[in-house]
Amino acid sequence: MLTRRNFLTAAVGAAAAAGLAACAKEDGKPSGSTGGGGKALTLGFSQVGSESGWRTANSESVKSAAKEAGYTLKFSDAQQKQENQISAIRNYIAQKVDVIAFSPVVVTGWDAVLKEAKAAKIPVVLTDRSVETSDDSLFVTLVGSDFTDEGRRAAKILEKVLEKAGHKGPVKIAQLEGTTGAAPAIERAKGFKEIMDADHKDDWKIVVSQTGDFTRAGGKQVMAAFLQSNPDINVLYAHNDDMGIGAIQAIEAAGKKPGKDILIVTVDGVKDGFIAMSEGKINAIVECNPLLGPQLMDVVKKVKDGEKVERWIKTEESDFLQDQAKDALPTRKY
Ligand code: GYE
Repeated sequence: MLTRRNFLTAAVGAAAAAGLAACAKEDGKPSGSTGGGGKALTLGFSQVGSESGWRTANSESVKSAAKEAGYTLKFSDAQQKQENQISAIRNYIAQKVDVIAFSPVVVTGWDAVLKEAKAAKIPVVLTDRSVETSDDSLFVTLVGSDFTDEGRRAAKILEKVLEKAGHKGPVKIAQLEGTTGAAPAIERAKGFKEIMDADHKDDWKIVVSQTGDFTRAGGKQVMAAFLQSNPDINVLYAHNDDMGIGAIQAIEAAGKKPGKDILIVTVDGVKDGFIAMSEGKINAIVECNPLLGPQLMDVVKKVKDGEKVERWIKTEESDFLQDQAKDALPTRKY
């Protein structure tokens, strides 16, 4: 297995955590504990949506980890709309939850609501995706992956895929981007381009690139249009498995063989991605781990207790090539 492990770097002392978190442990018991009459920690969680297999696994992980920790979880699904997330967060502020966690659909436009949370002294933990903000004290920490690195890993694994396929000649890449303005879409494109510009200026070219909004339907529709406008595409880089799976349907409908006529690299590593890879239709997958629940619950508790946490708590993940798919498939948990 090609592994790449990114651990707990960026050790920035979260002064914000100390400033924002209310240290109230009234009875000296851990705040997550329901036993002995202690008040259970209440966590308000605003999820992006249910756009992909990754998201389903992520939501389940958050719900089961909250249950395991004995927290009261208030969970809402924003259906990929920022305005829904903003009103969910406002609701959590009004309900005076102990901590707010959310996975921001896009990176910008959060300052106003985050200032409201700060004014109400409710600490905010980002999970999965990051934000751009003028004021770093508006959130305590991010629990999630390094998407730029995932983009770099996608380019690196494409080198191996091309080599294994014995590919000769120009590499004409179609890119299916995630949701426009979302951290994983911006950063997975950035990391990939970084390697391409550094090492493949002459032989690789992204000939078409458009968003498929991280969904199967989006991937299918956009890939069909790509194949019409650029029938000579020989590589697809999809920012997630679901768009890749949608694209496979479009490729087959166009009478081409996914994984052969068009080499495919995706990101995530959900079970359906592994199934497509074991069928030879996806050539490589860069893993992005959605099982963030347990780590998130730990961090939430620390934040509530006013403990220092790192500014970015990164996730551990791996990369997989086609010949590893069959062996890895039974071990996939999502
Ligand atoms: O890759 C995609 C999902 O933010 C890492 O969102 C997440 C991405 C994931 O819709 O499948």
